[in-house]
Amino acid sequence: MAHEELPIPIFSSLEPVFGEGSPLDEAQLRFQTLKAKFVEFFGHEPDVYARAPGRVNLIGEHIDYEGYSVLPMAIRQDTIVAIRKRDLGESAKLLRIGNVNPKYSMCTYPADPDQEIDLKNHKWGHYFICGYKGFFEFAKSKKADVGLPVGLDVVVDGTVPTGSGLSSSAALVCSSTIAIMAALDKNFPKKEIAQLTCECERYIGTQSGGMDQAISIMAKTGFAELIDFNPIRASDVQLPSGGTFVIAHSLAESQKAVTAATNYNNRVVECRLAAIVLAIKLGMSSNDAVSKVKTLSDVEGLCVSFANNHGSSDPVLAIKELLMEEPYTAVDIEKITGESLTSIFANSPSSLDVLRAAKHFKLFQRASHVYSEAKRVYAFRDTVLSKLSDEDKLKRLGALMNESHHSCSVLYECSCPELEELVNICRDNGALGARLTGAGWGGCAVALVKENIVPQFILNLKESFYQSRINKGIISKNDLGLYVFASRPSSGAAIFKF
Ligand code: NG1
Ligand code: MG
Repeated sequence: MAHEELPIPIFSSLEPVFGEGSPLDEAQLRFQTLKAKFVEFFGHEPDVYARAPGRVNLIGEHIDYEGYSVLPMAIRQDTIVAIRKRDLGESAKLLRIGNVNPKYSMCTYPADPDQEIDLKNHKWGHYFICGYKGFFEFAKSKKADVGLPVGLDVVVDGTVPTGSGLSSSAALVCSSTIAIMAALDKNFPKKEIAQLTCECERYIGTQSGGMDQAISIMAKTGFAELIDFNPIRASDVQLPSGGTFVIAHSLAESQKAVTAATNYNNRVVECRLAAIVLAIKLGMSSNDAVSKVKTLSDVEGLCVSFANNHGSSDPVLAIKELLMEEPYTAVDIEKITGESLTSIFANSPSSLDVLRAAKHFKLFQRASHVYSEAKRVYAFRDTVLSKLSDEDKLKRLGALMNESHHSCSVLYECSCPELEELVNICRDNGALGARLTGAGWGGCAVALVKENIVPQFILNLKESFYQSRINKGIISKNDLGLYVFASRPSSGAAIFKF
């Protein structure tokens, strides 16, 4: 059976997920601490645990929500959720969500899958509720008997740094959803859980694509994955030997749930507008364009046939001719669509927030990024599969990562000064390629580095980037290992019942 058709694996020991030697000791200690916290909070041991990893995206940034394939790998940093079902007493009606980290205080919600999430009042527990609402909705659509909603006691332990572009949010949403599913004694094929978790994280108000949840659920040890959407599919990508991915934090935290209207959701809206304008320029009626065109991938076919008439097959050529490079105002776009932007996005409150905050829309730049980045993902995969020597493959992959960063930085404008500095330092210190990873506007960079120089490379980053921040007291020297580390492809989500 295809890997994504299988249910989430259930293990009775830690070995299958947490390798040998010291990582296993660390994992054992984490599970013991988690269990002890659970007993301290709720007076009982948990029934079951679920784990889901964070990820680093190697290439394919800001294109998943446009329908294009991406190429991430899971990392060892993860979220583990301990859970116990309650069906007696007052707390039977509550979801009580605690955290091993005292920075995150206990959140309490009603045990009601139809509750609205209070987006104006952001709380970390909201991510659990995304999974909770999503799972019940999914179960209903599957006509699966999960009984009436009951109270749940929950404790979370996460090691994915937050706001870092390593997908701490998806690790929490995925581990929460799977924990809820396991507490209710159900299991479903991975691809269905991936789809459901992609959709339910949107309850938090970010119009995200599905990359993070898909890789967190479907990852395999030792492989990066090419993730396709509609339907979700994962194909293993074995990276060439001799290269290592080093992840380094810019120390600028990007709070996506809070800045969505000007950053992330703004770009989603710009891409939708670019797609609609392109469709109209390519002959579609404005009614059809507004009602049917959702993403740039929806109009790629039209762009390619336009380009073909001009002797090319590149959609980037079409947009050069059809979109203006100057930013569009709302009025410019409304002249083309014949419909007001607020009516186009009337059903999406988070898009209306974007329209209120935006002065103009850079349709040409955003579409150029998306179409060119989509091609780089396949170029990356094709390089891995090619007959080149491993050394040449690594060089080519590094070059693609550099091109991706340039596009993110200049066309998509999702970098920031700290990330620019860090990416340059990585390249100056011998990285074959380096780029921001995840949504950007802060968070981490990922660098492809020859295995034999990794320890020296990390030392150099410490010198050139982190030391001044240690001196200023921004981070403590002892925590450096949390901010810069080499990473190997880790395994996907799992359930533990001991
Ligand atoms: P981060 O911010 O790294 O979790 C976000 C989106 C992804 C993808 C990337 C950009 C969420 C949950 N994830 O990732 O779907 O669009 O940005 O490539 O919002
Ligand atoms: Mg996230």
